[in-house]
Amino acid sequence: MHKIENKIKNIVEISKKIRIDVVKIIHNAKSGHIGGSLGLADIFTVLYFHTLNHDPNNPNWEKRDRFILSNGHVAPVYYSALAHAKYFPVSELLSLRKLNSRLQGHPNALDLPGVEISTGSLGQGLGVACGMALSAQKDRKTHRIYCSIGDGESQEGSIWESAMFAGHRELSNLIAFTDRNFIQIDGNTEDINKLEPLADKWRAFNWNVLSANGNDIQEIINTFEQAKLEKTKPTMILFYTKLGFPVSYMDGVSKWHGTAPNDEDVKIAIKEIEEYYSKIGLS
Ligand SMILES: Cc1ncc(C[n+]2csc(CCOP(=O)(O)OP(=O)(O)O)c2C)c(N)n1
Repeated sequence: MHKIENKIKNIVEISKKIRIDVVKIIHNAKSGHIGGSLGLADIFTVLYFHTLNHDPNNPNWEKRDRFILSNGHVAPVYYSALAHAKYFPVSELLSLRKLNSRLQGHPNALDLPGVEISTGSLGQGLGVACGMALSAQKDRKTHRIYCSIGDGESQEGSIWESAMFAGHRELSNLIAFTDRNFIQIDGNTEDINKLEPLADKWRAFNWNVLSANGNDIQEIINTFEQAKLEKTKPTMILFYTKLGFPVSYMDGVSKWHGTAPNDEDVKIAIKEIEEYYSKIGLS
């Protein structure tokens, strides 16, 4: 763990707010996917506050980069990033999973500005991202398509159909990333349906493959910038993250894929989040 530099301090500050919101809103809803949401908080903050070319005041701006959340169950971190980016009020986050709320357990594109497609059924988002990338490529548009997938999700056959298609079509405007936390709903991915050697598999499908620590903001920024330079292949970034990061009791424990924290769990989680940020130099 290294101390943060000044130029990324505001991004790091937002990632802390997003993490605290994720814990509070899932606790309030008494259900939701906390482990993946916390682990992905750094990546989502970088996306919405550095990498994506987007305009919250004009969510349908034609030149916007598109972001597809294929692993729709991590909606809490997505909602929190969208709210802090001003797509809708932060106060609305507490309506997560309530009746008639715009913030359902999985994202609904018909209701919520900033959401490109409704997701939650694993394996489908990458195919949609491929279609968007092909259409942009044919129309010679300059925007990019970003897509998030889970590592457990990568056991879906449709992911590899999309992988083959994007590699064949040389969709260099497609930047996908995998939340490589080694955890899925029932345990470790390598025990359930082994993914390794994962980088070699994506390479074999003609993808540009990068890897980085998905819980290090500077590394995440650099890796997305590197991905943007690719001119002939789609890019897959393997982001190594920890389930529930930085909450120690969630690390590597598949129960925290989708269990809401109780009052005591919340206290410890918030304390450990505060400690982590003060250790890396944020007050
Ligand atoms: C087609 C489909 N099958 C099953 C599910 C239920 N489900 C939601 S998340 C999940 C596990 C996904 O694992 P991973 O992608 O590694 O996510 P993480 O645990 O890291 O958040 C499952 C089986 C679903 N949403 N869609």
